[in-house]
Amino acid sequence: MLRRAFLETLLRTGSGVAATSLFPAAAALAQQIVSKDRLIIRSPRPEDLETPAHLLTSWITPNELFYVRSHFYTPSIDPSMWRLRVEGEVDKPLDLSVEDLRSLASITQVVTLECAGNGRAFFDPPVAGVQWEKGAVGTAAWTGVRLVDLLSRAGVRPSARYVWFDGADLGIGRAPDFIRSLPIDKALNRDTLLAYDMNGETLPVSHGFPLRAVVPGWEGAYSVKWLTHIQVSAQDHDGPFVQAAYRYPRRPATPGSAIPPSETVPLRNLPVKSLITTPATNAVVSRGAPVRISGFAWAGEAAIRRVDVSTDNGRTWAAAQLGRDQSRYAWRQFEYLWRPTEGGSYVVLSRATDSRGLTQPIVPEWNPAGYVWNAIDQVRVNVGT
Ligand SMILES: Nc1nc2c(c(=O)[nH]1)N[C@H]1C(S)=C(S)[C@@H](COP(=O)(O)O)O[C@H]1N2
Ligand SMILES: [Mo]
Repeated sequence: MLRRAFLETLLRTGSGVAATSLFPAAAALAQQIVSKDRLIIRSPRPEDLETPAHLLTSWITPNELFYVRSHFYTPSIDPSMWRLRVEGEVDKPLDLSVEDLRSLASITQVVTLECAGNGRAFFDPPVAGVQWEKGAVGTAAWTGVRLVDLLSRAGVRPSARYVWFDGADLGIGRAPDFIRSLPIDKALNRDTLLAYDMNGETLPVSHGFPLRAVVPGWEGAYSVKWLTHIQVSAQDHDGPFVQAAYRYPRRPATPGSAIPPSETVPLRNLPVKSLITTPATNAVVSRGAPVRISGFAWAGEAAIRRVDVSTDNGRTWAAAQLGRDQSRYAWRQFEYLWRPTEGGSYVVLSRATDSRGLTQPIVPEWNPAGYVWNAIDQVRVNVGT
């Protein structure tokens, strides 16, 4: 009933709207709630769901398997009421509906998203926060508008230095609102987008319906979901999600010691990292047949140059083959065929190197919030005799 009324309103107000242009509007109305029943529940509400690493087998992660990280309760948004406002250091503030956005030039980009806290559970000594293991990462084809197109339309003033993103979710109790601040260069970069579709479907509710930012190559918290407000500013935002969280110590930190914010820098680009997804950890394989070792490697804005695999505890390494699927900010699949000659239990290791020559550490640097764990990955594989 509601849907019908919505379509009729569109028909009445959309003077001369072609019949086909109604389809995106109808799609925008159908909020996607995808089943996430194969994910690990780190928190049911707020929703923090991790993908078991062995389910990450395809270059594009299906929406049902894509991890979810939400600090607060998922807002339910009526798309017919929803607006995106762009204001602040601009000549002409904007106020846009879902249909307005869908009528603008669109782009689709395959981008890997990873939470800064992915791997937090592996830090020693342990740190507080969602205890993500390996699967707070995924890759999707995001469709939407370039942020720079909206900013040009609004006329960004020379005073602009940051762009603040605010979504419709609200802090729980006294917790402050989740607001993130993006430096103007990255905001004006042609690859930064505002997405309304994910893998060809309307953005699912958990992933930010009806609109989210996608900031390619940077840690996931820049990609603000349920976006309602973009404030162009001459200053950085002073809220805790900019000034306290998502920051990294300037110098290696002593576990247990407090680090003042002035001794930290904001996290931005993701570091080089790899993840073995096949075989699953503790898998039993048979001797004789080659064992396919496969996974993904990514390095934020940089490209993956190589991935090496070791099956002898890191004594020797062999180059894995890199997959054909490529996109600037997307992970790269790797594959290595291993022929174990003797039965027993092995630890298989993977180590990625990026186009800057940076490679994964054996021991990542400890930091108080447990961000950007990127140690050489390892999976135990048992070879039958
Ligand atoms: N509005 C809003 N946007 C948000 C968040 C949030 O809590 N609220 N979480 C951020 C974090 S920390 C990450 S890692 C990504 C996760 O995106 P996903 O849930 O689609 O995987 O969304 C980001 N965008
Ligand atoms: Mo995150």
